[in-house]
Amino acid sequence: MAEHARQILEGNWLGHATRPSSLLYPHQWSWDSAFTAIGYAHQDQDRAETELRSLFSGQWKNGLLPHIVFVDGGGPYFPGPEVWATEHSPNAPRRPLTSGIVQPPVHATAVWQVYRLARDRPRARRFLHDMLPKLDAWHAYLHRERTRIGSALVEIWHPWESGMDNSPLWDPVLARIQPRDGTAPEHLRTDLRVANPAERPTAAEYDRYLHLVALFRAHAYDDERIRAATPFAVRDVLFNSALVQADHDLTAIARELGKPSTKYEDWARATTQAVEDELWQDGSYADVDVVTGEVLDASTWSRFSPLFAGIPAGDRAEHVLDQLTDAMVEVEGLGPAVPSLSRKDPSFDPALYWRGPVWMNVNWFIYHGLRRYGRHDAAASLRTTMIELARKAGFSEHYHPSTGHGHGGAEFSWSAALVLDLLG
Ligand code: 9WN
Repeated sequence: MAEHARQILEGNWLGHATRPSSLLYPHQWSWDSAFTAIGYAHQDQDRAETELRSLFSGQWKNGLLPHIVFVDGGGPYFPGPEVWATEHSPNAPRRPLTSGIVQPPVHATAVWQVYRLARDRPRARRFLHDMLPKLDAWHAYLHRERTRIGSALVEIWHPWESGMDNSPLWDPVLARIQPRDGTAPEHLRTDLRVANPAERPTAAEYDRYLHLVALFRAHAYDDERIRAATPFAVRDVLFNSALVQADHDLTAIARELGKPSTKYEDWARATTQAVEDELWQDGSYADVDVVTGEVLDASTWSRFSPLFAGIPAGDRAEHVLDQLTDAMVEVEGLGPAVPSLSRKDPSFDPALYWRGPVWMNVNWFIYHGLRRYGRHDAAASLRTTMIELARKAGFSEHYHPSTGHGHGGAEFSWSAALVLDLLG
């Protein structure tokens, strides 16, 4: 199993970074690289460090860590650098070329894991030392530019920033957008040529994705202007939970290096409190649309992501753990798993990307959450299902929640890397 996973990563290795999947995603993606480094950490310190260093070579002067770092000659992907046109921003690097939006901040978590598991300790310390200012700038960007007065929660401004592109969470927000600028005609969409179109976001969704990119470009990626103008601004449970955990990990990194850590502890405390006060709605965690104040209450897996960061306590934690048990599905002959969307949700579709399939990273977050709350048996069952899914269906992008069949991109890096992490 581990050998097969290593072969997948080897096949996607570009010499300095790992692409998520050869045809569908031929460049370097932000949270994918963090997950991939978490897997490499067990086997290959050099690869793990290189993966994260190369991702951060795309970091902007204002600390923004872009969701894609384009690889010269990497292969066709839409929207490519010419659409992002990040030269409009004084903050974007001239090289490498990048996108102009972010993804969930799991990077400090990855850096801390790479450091903890490294064999060559002096080298690992140099790595930690080099990464601290980069992570500091990244988290400072989020806490500074992605918050508004009155809330410590950070905002996402695009469905791609959530990492869960076509989640039904965004349906009501996207419905308010009338795409005018920058639509996405089918012939430009490289994804439709290499993946099953029935498993990809729709034309209506892509038009709105591109409309938002055109808006960011027109505002020269100036955060203040975008904050005032964007019709898509969401306080997302997963993004904020990942940030709380990453702030805890940044605290550990700073302490390990004998550097001040109070700022990171304060960030973690303030965001935790804000998740508890503002995102707990009627007995469940839910995203909030900043523009309308509306609660986005689709029954996605991300309602459970605060467990990963140890956010809920007492009765609330018990309640979330009970909801989680209810949301699990049984993958035929393999065991329990958490689907990206509850079967009971009207938008549930077992093969449609973030609207039902089982994803490895989702189950990895939940596995760690369960362990954190002492639910070791449930965590062990989830671990077994993930390993058996990979054995049965390979390292797919996502899996059918009943049959366990693989869907989406094949030979998908984070599925391989996170199984390596589970194998230990
Ligand atoms: C847009 C690379 C990425 C993941 C995201 C996943 C998908 C991209 C796309 O692929 O998004 O960023 O083109 O569909 O939704 O989580 O990081 O694997």
